[in-house]
Amino acid sequence: MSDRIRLRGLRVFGRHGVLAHERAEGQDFLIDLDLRVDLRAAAASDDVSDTVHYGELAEEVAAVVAGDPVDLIETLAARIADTVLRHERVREVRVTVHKPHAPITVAFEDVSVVIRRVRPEPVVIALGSNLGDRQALLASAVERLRALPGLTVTAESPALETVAVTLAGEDPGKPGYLNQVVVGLSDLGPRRLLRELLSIERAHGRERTERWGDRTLDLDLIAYGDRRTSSGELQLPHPRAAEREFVLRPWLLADPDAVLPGVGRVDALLAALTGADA
Ligand code: PH2
Ligand code: MG
Ligand code: MG
Repeated sequence: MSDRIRLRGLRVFGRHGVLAHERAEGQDFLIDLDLRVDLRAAAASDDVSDTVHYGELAEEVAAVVAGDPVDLIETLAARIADTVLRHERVREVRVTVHKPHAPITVAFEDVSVVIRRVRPEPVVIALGSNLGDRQALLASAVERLRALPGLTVTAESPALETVAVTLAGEDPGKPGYLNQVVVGLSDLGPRRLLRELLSIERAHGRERTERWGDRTLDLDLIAYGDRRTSSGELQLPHPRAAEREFVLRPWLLADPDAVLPGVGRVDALLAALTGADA
């Protein structure tokens, strides 16, 4: 989803700067905004309440620039980004603050700062292990997840004992699994998060030989916000999550209100999978 709303050259008088005369006399600041917003709903309804109203947004941003003076345009840019992200529909914002009359003693055209801020999105990670010291492997993986910058773990399920599922169905002859689910908030984006998961797998002795083979540690990205992708190695939400009791049951323990995006509530999916006894 790469829909955007862009606003260029918003001109607002303000008193930001390190020097006393900047505070006393003030000057014009120019603001560019790039908002990543899903515009499909508004395009379908033709209703301004289904998007971000750029006129209202411009006034909110202008009030920040005209408001409390700060020393740095970096600080001003961050305040503007906070204001823009208060609109729930904005998933990401890029703010450029230009200061064309900055006190620079050399002839220049423009000086600006650019910052990018991303709204963290809910993420769901499923862990599994059926080789080695399974309990210790899961505990160590959760510790790594909790330490990962850009991911805030908000809940984890207990580790549940499950029967190995293979392409042919449940196979009690294979070593049993411990399965666990961790939920959190992330601003890494799904691809970076997936890369981190693969690196944690490798650090715990994961070897990829056969598909659905035994493994020391498997970390699967089940959902990233309500994003839907189906590109090669990243499919979101996880295409087989709804059929896997070993994902749904721990997920529900981590989050009783869990929803598999685009599919349905996890309690209902689990009940459908296991009969009424869920
Ligand atoms: N993971 C698989 C295949 N089979 N079975 C159980 N019980 N738990 C798993 O995590 C699991 C599985 C592929 O990732
Ligand atoms: Mg898996
Ligand atoms: Mg996997």
